[in-house]
Amino acid sequence: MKNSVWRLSLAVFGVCCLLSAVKAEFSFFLIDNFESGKADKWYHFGNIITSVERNPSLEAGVQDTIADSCGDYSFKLAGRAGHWYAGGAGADLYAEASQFSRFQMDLYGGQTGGKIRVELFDDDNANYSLEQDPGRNWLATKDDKWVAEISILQKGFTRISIPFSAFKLENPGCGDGAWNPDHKNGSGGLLKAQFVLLTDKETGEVTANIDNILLTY
Ligand SMILES: [Ca+2]
Ligand SMILES: [Ca+2]
Ligand SMILES: [Ca+2]
Repeated sequence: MKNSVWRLSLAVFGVCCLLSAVKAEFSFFLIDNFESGKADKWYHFGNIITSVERNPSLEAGVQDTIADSCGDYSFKLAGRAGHWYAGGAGADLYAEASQFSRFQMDLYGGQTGGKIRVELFDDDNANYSLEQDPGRNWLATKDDKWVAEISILQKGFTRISIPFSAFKLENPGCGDGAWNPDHKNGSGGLLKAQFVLLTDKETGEVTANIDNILLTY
């Protein structure tokens, strides 16, 4: 009898551990923190070179919790713009993102200034694919494209947290015009996230490091 009570409490304890682990897992969705030292899942486009770089070490005595949370590596995008636009990088996600409310990342600037544009695409014709028209500046023709722009600051990591409600629809009339990155009715959810670098002057260099890219509440 004692033995079975012991076993039961062990089982209950196990279930509780599992539930709290599941809860912890769903409090955010990590897209990438680059601690593998690789950026295998990231494609790039335009006039951009991407690399995974070792983060600058903090000067002795400096406390910076955001820089600390960036660990050893981040993702560097470096480009040259001919007409404000340098190019960018992105990753296919196919994520069920409807339970989250914000996009977050840590952004490390430099001397170049410029802007980084975050682009999110949600699947509206339920085919796990982004249809684009190369003849119309790669317009997303069947799915919604949502955009938010952030200025690239000077050196040092800044945590950027953008509510999905602050993203603007860039291609009205193509998808359904609603932010619905879920897996209902065969939808691929949040198809992909892209980062595009823009310069402040018409031509010039622009660089930024990004890290801890995630979706959260
Ligand atoms: Ca990192
Ligand atoms: Ca689609
Ligand atoms: Ca949509």
